[in-house]
Amino acid sequence: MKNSKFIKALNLQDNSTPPVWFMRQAGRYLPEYQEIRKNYTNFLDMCKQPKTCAELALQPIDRFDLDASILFSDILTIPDALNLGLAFHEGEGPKFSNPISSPQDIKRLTRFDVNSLDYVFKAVEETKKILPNNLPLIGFCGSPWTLAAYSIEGGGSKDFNKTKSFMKEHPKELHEFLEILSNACYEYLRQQVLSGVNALQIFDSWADLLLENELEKFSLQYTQRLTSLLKADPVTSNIPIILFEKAPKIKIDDLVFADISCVSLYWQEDIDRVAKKLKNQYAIQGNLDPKVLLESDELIWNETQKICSIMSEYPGFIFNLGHGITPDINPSKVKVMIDAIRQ
Ligand code: 1CP
Repeated sequence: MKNSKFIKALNLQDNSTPPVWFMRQAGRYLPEYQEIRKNYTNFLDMCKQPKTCAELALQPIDRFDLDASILFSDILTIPDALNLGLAFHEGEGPKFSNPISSPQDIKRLTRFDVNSLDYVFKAVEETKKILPNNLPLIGFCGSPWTLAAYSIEGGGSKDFNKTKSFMKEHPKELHEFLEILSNACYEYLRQQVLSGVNALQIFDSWADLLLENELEKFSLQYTQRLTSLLKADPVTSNIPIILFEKAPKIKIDDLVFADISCVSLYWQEDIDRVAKKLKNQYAIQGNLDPKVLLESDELIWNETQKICSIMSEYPGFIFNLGHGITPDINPSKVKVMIDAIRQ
C-alpha cells in the first residue's frame, strides 16, 4: 500500500502525475449503478448488502482506473443506528421517521452499538477482497456536526431552520448530542480500519450553516475530539485522515490542525492561495467545480489542466472535485477530465 500513488501523496511524497479519485465516484451518474439500484426501493437496503456495496465501489475503478476507491455506504448509517429511522424514498433524499425534535429525544437516545453497523464492516471486507492489490480503500463518516444537523432536521433541507433553532434554544443538549456522535464516529471509523480501510475521510458537509464563532464551538471542536481519539488509538493512529469542509466561514488554512494529513478543498476555495499556505505541511485534495463537467470537452480539459499546473510543484497533491459528482453528469466527461490529469 505504501507504494500507491494516493498513499504517497498523503505522506507528502511526490508523484509524477497526481493520483485521482472523486467524491461520489460511485452513484447515480453511472448506468451500471442504476442497473443495480433499480432492484431496491430504499437505498439503505442496498447499503445493507455487503457484496453489492463491494460491486458498486468497484464500478468507477473498473471504468476509470482511479487511484483510490471509497467504501460504498452513507454518512447517515450512524443516526440510523441510533434508531432515528432512516429511509430513502423514491425520488427524495434521506428522511428520518424519528428525528431529534426536543432535548428529551437526546436524553432518550438508545446507546450506540457499533455492532449494529456490522453490514458496513462486512462491506469493507468484501470490497477489499475484490479490489486490485495495492489499491487503497477510503473509509469515511460525517462530522459530528453534519450528522447532528441531519438528525435534527429529519433529512436534507435548503435552510436547516429546525437545526438552527435547536442550536439557539438548546445548546447544552446539542453539545451532549455532539459528544455522543463524536464517540460513535470514533468507534465506527476504528472498526472500518480493523476491517481493512487504508485512509479516512470526514465529511463536514454542513459546515456552511455555522457562523465563524459557531464553527469552532459546534463543529471543529467535535471533529478534533474524534481525530484525537483516533490518533491516541494504536489501531488507527497511523491511518491518514482527510478533512472536507463545505464552504466554512473560517479560512481553511486557519482551520486545519495537526491530526489531519490532507484537506479536501471545496470548489469555491482558491487552491493556489491555500497551497502557498499549506505547502510541506498538509496534502491537498481538490478541487474542480463539479459543474464544469456539464461543459464542453475543451473547457473541462482546460480547467483540469489549470489546477494540475498550479499544483505541479506541490508535494502531496491529489486531484478530486470540489464536491461530489452529481447525477446529471455524463461519464464520458469524467473520462475527459481524467485524460487531462494523466496527460
Ligand atoms: O438514490 C440513490 O441512488 C442514493 C444516492 C446516494 C449515494 C450513491 C446517497 C444518498 N448516498 C450515496 C453514497 C455515498 N454517500 C457515498 C459512497 C459513494 C461514493 O462516494 O462513491 C458517500 C461517501 C456518501 C457520503 C454522503 N452522504 C455525504 C457527504 C458527501 C457530500 O456529498 O457532501 C452526504 C451529505 C450524504 C447524505 C446523502 N446521502 C444520499 C443523499 C442524496 C444525500 C444528500 C442529502 C441532502 O442533503 O440533500
